Amino acid sequence: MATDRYQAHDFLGLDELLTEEQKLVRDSAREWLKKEVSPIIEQAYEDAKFPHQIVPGLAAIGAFGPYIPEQYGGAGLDQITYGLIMQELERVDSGVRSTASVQSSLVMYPIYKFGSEEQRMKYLPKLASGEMIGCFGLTEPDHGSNPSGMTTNFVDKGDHYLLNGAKMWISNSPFADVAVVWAKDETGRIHGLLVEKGMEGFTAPEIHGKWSLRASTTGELVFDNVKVPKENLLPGKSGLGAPLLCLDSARYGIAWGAIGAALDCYDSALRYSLERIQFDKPIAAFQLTQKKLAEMITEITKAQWLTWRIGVLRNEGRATTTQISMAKRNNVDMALKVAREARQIHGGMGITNEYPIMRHMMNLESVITYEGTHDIHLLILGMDITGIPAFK
Ligand code: TGC
Ligand code: FAD
Repeated sequence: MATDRYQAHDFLGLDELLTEEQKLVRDSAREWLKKEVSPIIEQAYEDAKFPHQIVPGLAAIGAFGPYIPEQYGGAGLDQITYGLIMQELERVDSGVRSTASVQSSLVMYPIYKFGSEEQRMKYLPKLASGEMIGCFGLTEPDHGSNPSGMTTNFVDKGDHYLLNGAKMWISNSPFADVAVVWAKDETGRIHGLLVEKGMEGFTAPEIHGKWSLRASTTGELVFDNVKVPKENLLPGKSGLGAPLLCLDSARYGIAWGAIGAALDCYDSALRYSLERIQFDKPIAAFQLTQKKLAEMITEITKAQWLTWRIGVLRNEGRATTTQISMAKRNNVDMALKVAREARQIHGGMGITNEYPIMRHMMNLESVITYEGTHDIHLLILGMDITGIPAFK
């Protein structure tokens, strides 16, 4: 990408409702990302390699465990600040936000929420500083939207558990130091286990050939009679509700992140339309271009306010799973549509890596699928408003 010329857009004055701390954290994240990540992200994407050199910087801007208490190494920030950090990360690349989402909401959060004090002290400070990277294993080759059907299982062998099975599509898995793995015990009850790199029988091969989220590494988790120490079971909560609670937190972060990707596409399209001359005028002077831009900023603004409100509710401990589903589903779909319109405004240039549009568009195809597909979120909403589950 050429120089990052991004300017933020706040059509309805949302900034007036943010605290000084929220704006400061967001602006510092934006500044660091512009300087350190924007210049390297296109190459990382083309090489299909997560840029490991940004890990200390991500930790420094509070991207790892923003809302985890400071006593465990987290940043102790509120939910809106967490969302704003995710927005800034995804403004640059969904894969960078993915790495932070997994580390924060799918690894640190379950250890903080369901872990013992020993587990918290052992893992959280190192995960917050980026000294350790984690991953989250819920999805299996035959169980994606329906995780309750999982077959990964463990049996009690007296002084340890014996873990068998496989997980698929796991962000960060090939280089993760610790995996939060969801598996069934002998009664079929789901529990979280902390599986560490190097345990005998545990491998994490990379999945190649992705055309989306290329700057984030994705892999499998394979367990072949892995002996897991008993102290590695998360004691605080069992059942599918435990991983689903983690997903609430990650999906909320994604709702903010998608706004970031949309803002970047809109910003680039607005600037391009003012600079590109056709028929002796900037293309921004044509009504059809103005329609596209006006609709883009309208949808972005609606998403900003929906998501901010859910942030307020989360700060008060009142946001529901369904409200989060509404925001994740709406915002990712909105961002994809904005990316497609922005691509049109850029004409032929829109398909090149001179502009971030195609990268955002391809990334968002993963984002609309992971953490619950677009249709699964619709069914979650449908169940809430009718009282009738239509999953099965
Ligand atoms: P269901 O019978 O509805 O619920 C099972 C139990 O869970 C409870 N529950 C929740 N608890 C806490 N928080 C929530 N959000 C909860 N939702 C449900 C529920 O009360 C019940 O408890 P109990 O005590 O009665 O047993 O479950 P179901 O099997 O019918 O499935 C429901 C469904 C389809 C909505 C759910 O399974 C689902 O959300 N599926 C989508 C799967 C998904 O999102 N996977 C994401 C994998 S992780 C990922 O994609 C990371 S990407 C990382 C990146 O950013 O890079
Ligand atoms: P399926 O569940 O097979 O769905 C296929 C299609 O069928 C979808 O359109 C879906 O909406 C539809 N469908 C399924 N059930 C129904 C129904 N009841 N009614 C109507 N339509 C239905 N998982 C993790 O655990 N950890 C990770 O870190 C992680 N990272 C990921 C990173 C990437 C890049 C990707 C692509 C995925 C990742 N995932 C991860 C997995 C992700 O959560 C799953 O891909 C997602 O939940 C969908 O599962 P599936 O791919 O098996 O699709």
